[in-house]
Amino acid sequence: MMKLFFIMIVAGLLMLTTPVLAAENLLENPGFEEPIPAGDTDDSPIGWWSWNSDYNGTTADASRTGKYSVYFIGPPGGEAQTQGIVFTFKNVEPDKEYVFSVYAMNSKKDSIKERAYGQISIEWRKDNEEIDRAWGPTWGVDLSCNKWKLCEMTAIAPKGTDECFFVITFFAEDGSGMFYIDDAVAVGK
Ligand SMILES: [Ca+2]
Repeated sequence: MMKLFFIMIVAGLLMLTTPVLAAENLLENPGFEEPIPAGDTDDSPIGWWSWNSDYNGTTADASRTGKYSVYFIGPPGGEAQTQGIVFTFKNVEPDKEYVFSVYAMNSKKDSIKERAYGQISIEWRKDNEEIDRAWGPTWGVDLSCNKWKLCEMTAIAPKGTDECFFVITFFAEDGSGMFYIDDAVAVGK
C-alpha cells in the first residue's frame, strides 16, 4: 500500500513538473541554422525566400542560439527601397489567431542609421494575391548592439485567406546600416 502511495506521489510530481507542450512552430529553419555557410555569407536560409537577396543572408557573425542568424543590410537607392525574407505558410486558417515573433539585434560595426528600420508583418493572401497585411513592431537606431530584442505581433487571419507570408523587412528610408534576426516563431492559437 505504501509503495502504491509512493508511486502515485511520484506520478503526481511528474505531471506537475512536465511543461505544457508548446504550440508547434509553423516556420521551417526558424533559427536559420541551415544551410551552414561555407565562407559565403550570402546563403539564404533554407525554407525562406527573399525579394532582394543581395542584402541579406545567413551569417556566423552573430547568433542568439546555435551558430547563425540572418543579417539584413540597408539596400542603397533611397526611400522606397526595401529588402527582406519571407516564409510562405500554406495551411493558414481564416479567423484563427497567429503570433509571429523574432529576435532582433543591431550591428556593432554598421549600426542602423537615420530613419532606416526593420519590421515584421504578416501578409494575408487569397488566390496568390495580397488581400490584407498586419504590421508588427519596428526597430531602428535605438536597437541594442549587445542584447537581442523580442519583437512580437498577433493578428487574426481574415476570411478567405488561403495562404500567408511571414515577413521580415528592412526599410531603407534613405538611411543605412545592418541588423541581425534569429529565432523566429510563428504559432496558431
Ligand atoms: Ca540561430
